[in-house]
Order: sequence, then C-alpha cells, then structure tokens
Amino acid sequence: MTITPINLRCEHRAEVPTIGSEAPRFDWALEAEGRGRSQRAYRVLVASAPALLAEETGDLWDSGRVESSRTVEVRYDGKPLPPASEFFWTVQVWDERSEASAWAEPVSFRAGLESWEAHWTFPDRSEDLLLEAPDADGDPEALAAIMEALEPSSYLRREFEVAPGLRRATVFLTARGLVELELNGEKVGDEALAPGWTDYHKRIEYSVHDVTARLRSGANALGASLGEGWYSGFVGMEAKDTGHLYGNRTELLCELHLEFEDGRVEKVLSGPDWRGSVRGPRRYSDLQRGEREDARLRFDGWSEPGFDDREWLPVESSPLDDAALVPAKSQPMRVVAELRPVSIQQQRPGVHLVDFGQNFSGWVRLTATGEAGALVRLRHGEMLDADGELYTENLGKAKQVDSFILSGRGEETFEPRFTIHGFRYLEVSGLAAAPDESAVTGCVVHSDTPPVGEFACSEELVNQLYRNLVWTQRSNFVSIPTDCPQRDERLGWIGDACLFWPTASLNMDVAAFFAKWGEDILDAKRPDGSYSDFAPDPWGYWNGAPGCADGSVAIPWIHHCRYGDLTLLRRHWPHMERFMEWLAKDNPDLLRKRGRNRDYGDWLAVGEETSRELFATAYWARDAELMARMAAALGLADRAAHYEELRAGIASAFESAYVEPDGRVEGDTQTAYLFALGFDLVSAERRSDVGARLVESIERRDWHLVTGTHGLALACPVLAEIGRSDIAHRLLLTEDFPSWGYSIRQGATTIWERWDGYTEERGFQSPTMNSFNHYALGAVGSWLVEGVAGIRPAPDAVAFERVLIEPVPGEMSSARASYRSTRGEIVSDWLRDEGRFRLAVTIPPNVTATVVLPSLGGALLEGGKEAAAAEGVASVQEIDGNWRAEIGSGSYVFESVAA
Ligand code: RAM
Repeated sequence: MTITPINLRCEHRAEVPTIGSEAPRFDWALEAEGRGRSQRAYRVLVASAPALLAEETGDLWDSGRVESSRTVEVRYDGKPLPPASEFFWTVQVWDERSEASAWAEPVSFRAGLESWEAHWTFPDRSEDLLLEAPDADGDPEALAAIMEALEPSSYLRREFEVAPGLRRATVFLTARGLVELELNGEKVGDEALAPGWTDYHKRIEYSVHDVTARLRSGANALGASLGEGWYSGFVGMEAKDTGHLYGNRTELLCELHLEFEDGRVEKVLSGPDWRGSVRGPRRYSDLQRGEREDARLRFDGWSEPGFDDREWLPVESSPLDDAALVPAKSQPMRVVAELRPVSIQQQRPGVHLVDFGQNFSGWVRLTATGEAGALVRLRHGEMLDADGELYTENLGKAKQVDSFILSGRGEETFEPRFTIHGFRYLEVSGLAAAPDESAVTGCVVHSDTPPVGEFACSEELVNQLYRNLVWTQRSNFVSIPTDCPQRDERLGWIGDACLFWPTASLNMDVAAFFAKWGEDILDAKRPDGSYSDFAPDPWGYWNGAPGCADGSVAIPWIHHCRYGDLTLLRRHWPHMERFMEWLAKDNPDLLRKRGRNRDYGDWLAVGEETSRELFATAYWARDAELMARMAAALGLADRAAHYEELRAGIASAFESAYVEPDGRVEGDTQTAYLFALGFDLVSAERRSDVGARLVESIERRDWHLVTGTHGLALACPVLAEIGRSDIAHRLLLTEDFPSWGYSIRQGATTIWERWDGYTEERGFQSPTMNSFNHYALGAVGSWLVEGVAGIRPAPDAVAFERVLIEPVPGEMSSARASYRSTRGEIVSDWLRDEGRFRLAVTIPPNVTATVVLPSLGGALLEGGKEAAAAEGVASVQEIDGNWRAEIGSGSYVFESVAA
C-alpha cells in the first residue's frame, strides 16, 4: 500500500526553473493505491549535488519530518542559496498510518545571476545595411512602413578556449529583441521567440541553459542571431506605421559561466570582443509582417570555431541600465507540435494552397529545391474567400508573409525564427513544382504550458467545441495571453483573459504563465491606481475599463483557488487595494457612473445593448466580493469585513437602481439578468422572478444567446444554478445563428471573435475586427468540465483540497473529464442507459469529495455492492432526488439503479 510523491514542482514548474530573489516554493502531488489515503507528514531535502540526496542528506535544507498534510506552497527555509548555481531536491512523505514513502525522483532548480558583468552588444551599423524591399503583400503603404522600420538581422559571434577539467557550463541569455544562440554549430535550448514580451524598459527576462555536454576542451564558438520581436518590431494595432516600440536596435546580453573541477570560474561575456555582421541570411523579421531569408547569404559554420570572420565588423556595446533582469518565470515558447497538410491544391500555375485542417499559431517549415535567386513566398490566412482564395483582409497590417530566396544548392530547408502567424491555410508561390506533402510542416508554436485537462461527451458537436476552445488557448498563450494571434493587434486584453481564465486553467497548468503575466499587469499599472486594459501596455493610454481592469482582481483569486497561491495574492494585494480606492473615489453613491474610460460594455453582443453603468456596477460588486475572499485567505479580517460591507452596499444600490419589483432588470437584456444572478446582486426573494425573466429573455430569441463576451461567460453556470440546465444543454447543441454550433457548421476549428464573424447570408464581418481565433466566447469550456462532466472545487477549497463531483447530464448519454490538479488526477466519467446511471470517479490522496448523482428510485451501488458499505465511502444520503456520497481518495464506480 505505497504512497508516492509525484509531479515535483518548484515555483509551479516541473522543468528546471530559475528562481528570483525570493525563497522558492515547492509542491508535489501524491499517488497511492487503495482508498481514503492521505499524507500525514513530509520531509524535503535540498542539496547542492544529487549524490547527497542519495545519502538522504540535504546540505542546504533538511526540513526534517513535518507533521502536515501540506503539499502546496512549501517554502524553502534553508541556507542562503548561492547565485548562478544548480540545486537538487526531493521529498518523502508518510501516509495516514505513518508508513514512509520512498524518496521522490530528485529534480533540480537554479538560482539566477546576482549581477551581470556582460554588456549589451550589437554590430556596428555604420556600414550600408543592405536594406531589402520586404514583402508587403502588394500593399505599398505597408511596404513603405516596413522599409522604414525593419532592418537585417544582427549576427554576433565569438570564439573562446576551454581548458580541461570543466565541471559545469551554464549560459545566461537574453536580448533586446529576440535571440537564438548557437554553440559549436547547434542551437542552445529549444526555446522560440525568447525572451518573450515584457515592458523592456522595466523588466527583461532571461533564460538559463546547461551546456556542459556541448563544450569541448580547446576551441569553441558562440553565435547569436537577433530579431526585432516585440522590442523593435510592429506591435499591436496602435503600432501604426512606426515599429520600434521600445527601441530601434536589437542587442544581445549573454554570459557563459565555465566552472572547473578545481573551483575556478571563467566567464565568456557579450561585449566588445565579439564580431558582428548584418549581411547574413535573415534580411528582416517581424512578428506581424513576416520574415525573409536569403539562403545565398547563409554563413556556413559561423557558430563554429575556425570560421573566417574577417569580413565581420567590430561590435559596439553599452552597459546595463535600470531595467530589471529577471529569470523567466514561465515555461518558454516552443515548437510544441507539428501538423501535416490535409490537402495541397494548385490554385493557378505556380501557386499552391495548403490546408493544415486546423487554425493555429506558428509557422511553416518548408523544404524546396530550385534555382539560385528564386523567391518562394508563403502567405498565411485563417479562411478562404468565396472564390476559394486565401482570405487575408482581416489581418490588417499584419501581413504574415514569409519569403525565402533559394541558393540553388540542392534541397534546402527554411524555417522562420522571429515571426509568428495565426493561420490554417498557406499559399505557396514561386516553387518550381507542386510541394510534396512531406515538404510542408505546420509548426505549432506557443508557451509550453503543460496540458492538464481533457473532456469528451456523447455529442460530437460539443466535443468539437471543446477542441476548438483548447486550440484557441494554444494559439493565444504566446508569452502573454493575446486576444488573437493573427491580425495587427495580438494584445494581452485583461477582460478577455479573465473571462477565459477559469477555462484556461482547467485545460493547461497556467500557474507559472500567470506568475509572469501578472508582473506585466503590474508594470502596466497607472500611477492613479487603476489598471491598464491590456498588458503589457506600451502606449499607456487605455485603462480602468469595466470588465477589463477588473480582471486584474479576478485572476489572482482564480489562481489561489486552483493552485493555492498565497504568495501571488500577497504580491497583488496592495495593487488591488489601490484599484478599489480608485473605483470608489468617483462613485460615492455605489453605482459606477464615472471613471469608466473606454467603457467597452458587454463586448460584441448581437442585437441587445446592456446598460454600461449597470454592467460596470455589477463588476465592481464582484471585485468587492473577491477582495473580501482574498482578504480572508490572507488573514486580513478587517479588510475582509470592509469589502463584504462594500459588496453588500453595491449590491443593494444595484438592486434599487436597476431591478424592478417584478424581477425585471434594466434594459431587459440577457446579460443584465445573467449579471444580476451570477454576481448575486438581487435579494433572495427576487431571485426566482429574475430567473424567470432570464429564461423569457432567452426564449424570446428562440433559445439563442445574443450576449456579448461577458454575459456569455455566465450563461451556462447561471442557468444550471437556477435549475434550468436543460437550457444550458440546449445552447450547447444549437446549430443555427447565433451559437457555437453555427461556427462549427461553418467549419470552425477555433473559437471566433464574433458570433457573426461569417454568416451564410452576409459573408464575412467587417475586416477591421474579425478574428477566427479569439478565446473569449470559449469561456463556456469551464462549464463543460465543471457542469457537464461535474468536476468542481468545493466552495472555498484551496487547490482542490475538497472536490464536488456533480455531473449535469442534460439529455446526453455520457461524458468524461479529467483534471490533473496540483494534488493529483481527478476524474469524473459518467454514462447512462436503461435504468442505470454509472459514475466512475478518481480522487487523489489527501483530497476528499462529495459525489452527487441522480437517484433512479433504486439503490446506490459501488463496485456492484451497497455503496454505504464500500471502503472509502464515509456516508451516503438520498436528498431531493439525488444520491450524495462523501468519499476519500481512490477510484470508485458508483451505479444508481432504477427501483
Ligand atoms: C478588441 C479585442 C478584445 C476586446 C477589446 C475590447 O480590440 O480584440 O478582444 O476585449 O477589443
């Protein structure tokens, strides 16, 4: 009967993270045979070498046996951790009978640099840059703009000697711009688009790589190539024609630390002794516009020792400035998957259309053969127009055109490095012959957040909806959570994110991802205490909008519920308090009448306009409710009382201002009812009238939702809560306009920005704002897992320490979801047929659950026997037509049978 600690993570990351200045936190999940298992005690060891752990010694920290069931946020409390070093840790636990587990497989983490000695380094650009006319997809205006802003990539190199006796070699790497580093002819690490997007004037992330195995005694070489990225390329729709948002020159910062057996440390630093060139193959690169490579200019062997760099130029370098250099907090971006074409068709002679069958973010790797100087052009788009041609009008200035110039030296492979596109279709032109299926690869690129959830049910339409929303998340979690991956916007809208976050965090482990983006949100905060509408915010002029800024309060709370992250709450708390003061300042009558700034309201509703004041006030009440809960979690009783009182005040102001005695809410819109109910803004005696009005408002639309993104996020949970889950199910299965099913019938493989992004009658919506890969309307995903499949945290449970398994089956015949929580895997898997409802449940050790399933008049069995007598089942009751069982950890198969 073993119990085993698994999934060891430090600062929410399984892969070797580099920590900042704070003492790191550890967590682990448990795996055990049998039922009702739990952890009674733990012991953590942290050591400077793995061999010490094998001897059960933690030279840096030995927590000793701690009598506690705690498995999340266990904070390091040992000797100071020396900078620029690697550490190893493991954990052992004792189960409920005090039997010890084996030690977990050790894992490691690193400490970052205390201070940098390297200099920002860039090639001398005094020479003619050999500017080249980029591909502007036939748009002269765009061409002029790109010409002005984009320059050839910088290449930098340096050789160095390594003496014998090397023990460890570590690279610390970042850039102003994007960087790829090569060592002795091969790329270091597998990251893409590093160092990602931050406000580079305030904070730049760096990555750390162990390269010990890649070095040899004697001559070695480093080579770095740089791209514009978010630092100096085109960003957002406000980039207009300028580019160069944070700076106009890309620069490298890099340190290679060589540690020798005798304790000596040598450093290879970016600085004046490097050589540089701007005459290399990458003629320009831009995240939105695309990239061009001229293979005739490839420098063979440039990152290997012995390369002839006499034509390369000296470099310039500059010392560090005030921007903080911090280790990357989140998983890096990577090529996470590869897609094969599902079809390749000739459009016209020399022009082929490739369909990858899936809308996604990334780029294409292409293998081609042809004459020297031949230009191969790759255009990327999400849709086809009525003539079957690539549709790119909705991209705005984000041209998404890559081009490759062949060297004529036989088969050549091209893969862009410093751009990213949102697309399903690729148009290739300039090839001598039709591309072979194996020559075209769709590289799926995003932040490598670990998948933790799965969902499937008996309705294929709903399964497609789920796949679409997962792909939309994958396409948009790219360094930050963007609204869309394709057009000239791609911004971290906090409103969209907070709607989707409950879903996002059930699909992927986004704990580390938000640890990073949360810092971007704080960097974008305004001096007056309000939050920006998106982050990072390079322009600094949109802030405080209802439903947007409020997300900065909601997301930390969601994280605490999912991951048990008090550190995150503490970090954000003072900022949230200031925001609440900012809200209160101009709204003494507790209605949010002023300070609404851009005031987007219930964004993109079709045919119903919800009062913006009502909308804003509802969010304020919700903020106050979450603030009260967070204050309680932080042990701030006074603040909790303050915010409870504020919430009650706003709710009653809301009710008197907007709710009539018969339950009619101002405007009579679906969203007004959903807010009143979902944010608990009407008194108990009016709830059922308001609920009835909500139902009427949906019936009036022939059982369709016409809300915008904010109303939609509440629809299914609220309908289920008022006892009308039948309507929630009906919405899931609707196929005519407006509905998720409608977009699926039009072939959607991701969630659309707008219900009417494309309609059979009108065709495409206005190209100025029409994305087919926007997650906000995918916020229904959490209800698929929590409602249909029925996996929910119990009220007030931290990191799923107590779970409620309560499926909402509707007319479906089966559904299954799993969620790999920080504590371990949770599964709910139900099926019904004649006279029987079967529910298989898995609950991880240390967790208890309440299981609720329909009573069919007969008995409740578990494993074929009476459930109440089953091992691990603490109690069984029949209440209001449902069975309710309290259980401990383990796997169970319940069956509710007819009389
Ligand atoms: C659009 C974005 C985003 C939305 C804002 C208000 O530009 O695409 O989805 O939240 O506007």
